[in-house]
Amino acid sequence: MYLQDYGTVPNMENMPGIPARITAQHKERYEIVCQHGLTHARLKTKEYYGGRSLFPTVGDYVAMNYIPNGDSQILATLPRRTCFCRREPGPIPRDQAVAANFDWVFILQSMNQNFSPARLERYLTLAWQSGATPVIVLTKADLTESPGEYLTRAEAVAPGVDVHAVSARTALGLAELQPYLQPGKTLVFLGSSGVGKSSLVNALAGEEIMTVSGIRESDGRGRHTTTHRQLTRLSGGALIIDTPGMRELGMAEAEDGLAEAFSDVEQFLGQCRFRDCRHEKEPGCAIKAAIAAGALDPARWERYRKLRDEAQSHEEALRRKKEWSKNVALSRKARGAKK
Ligand SMILES: Nc1nc2c(ncn2[C@@H]2O[C@H](COP(=O)(O)OP(=O)(O)OP(=O)(O)O)[C@@H](O)[C@H]2O)c(=O)[nH]1
Ligand SMILES: [Mg+2]
Repeated sequence: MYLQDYGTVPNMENMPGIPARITAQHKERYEIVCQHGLTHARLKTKEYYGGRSLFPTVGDYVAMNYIPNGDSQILATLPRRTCFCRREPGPIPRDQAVAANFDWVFILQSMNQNFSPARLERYLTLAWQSGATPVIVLTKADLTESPGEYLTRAEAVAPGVDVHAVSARTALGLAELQPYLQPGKTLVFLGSSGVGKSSLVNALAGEEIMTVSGIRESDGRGRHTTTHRQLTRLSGGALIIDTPGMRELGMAEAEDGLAEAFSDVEQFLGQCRFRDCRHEKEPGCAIKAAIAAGALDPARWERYRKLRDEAQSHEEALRRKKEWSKNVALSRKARGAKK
């Protein structure tokens, strides 16, 4: 097996060590693949805790010191081609890199009570922001008599995005996904617990690679069966990152993602009479006019606004945190200099 089988290895010129790709993370220990095969590695503390390199996530390429009879040492995270980030759940404003260096983001929702156009928009925004191309996969087609209705509702909130209806149980629609499964290309599967991400990995692989378990009958929610992100290579050469169902998908920076996911909404921005129009009661408001003319769905406009506000307040919180850390460091330095 070669590292080249796990995607395109970035340029390592002037970097120490050998290249490797992260296939899984278990707290401080990483599973990686390198020219010597699959092995384990840990971060070199000095390089990472000094803030010189971004902490690696699954899918990242890293520069590594290979140690044959123990855990290898990760020296640096190589530049990312694409990265899916969300706001880390919890009170402290932080970004969490869910996966990196993929070509397609598969957003999965099942055609039952899990289906939610508003949640699709949230995933689509961050998927476009990642730099890769989103694809919507509606799962459990065997459970519904009207997949067409779900397809139409998904397409309505996903302009320009391919939408597929599949069943891992009956293999219905799986052939439509074949064009994405190219050797060396990476797909990341995202979606709530229980939508069938791991079942789809198994169906595409033709073997039980990932553990799967039933959803709760009472409310259709999943049981958080997958507990860590895992990059798997299919025998045909495609790479899939399976992820645990996320309870929350908080907005991280999303300006470019919003522009792509809501191009139909943003086309009306900047056309109001007043440059600082708040789109409330101002005369000459292009948004209000588009809504009145039936060219813009008011509910979609409100959802867009909510996501944009959430992303902006996260960015503002990050900026304030950075400023605060800078001030603390400066005042420490000044105190040190007085001694
Ligand atoms: N009827 C039907 N059930 C499915 C299908 N795909 C998955 N399931 C069932 O849905 C349940 C959850 O599937 P998983 O694959 O574990 O879901 P997951 O998205 O990986 O969930 P987490 O790992 O918890 O994030 C299991 O009982 C599966 O058998 C399908 O196409 N049809
Ligand atoms: Mg799973």
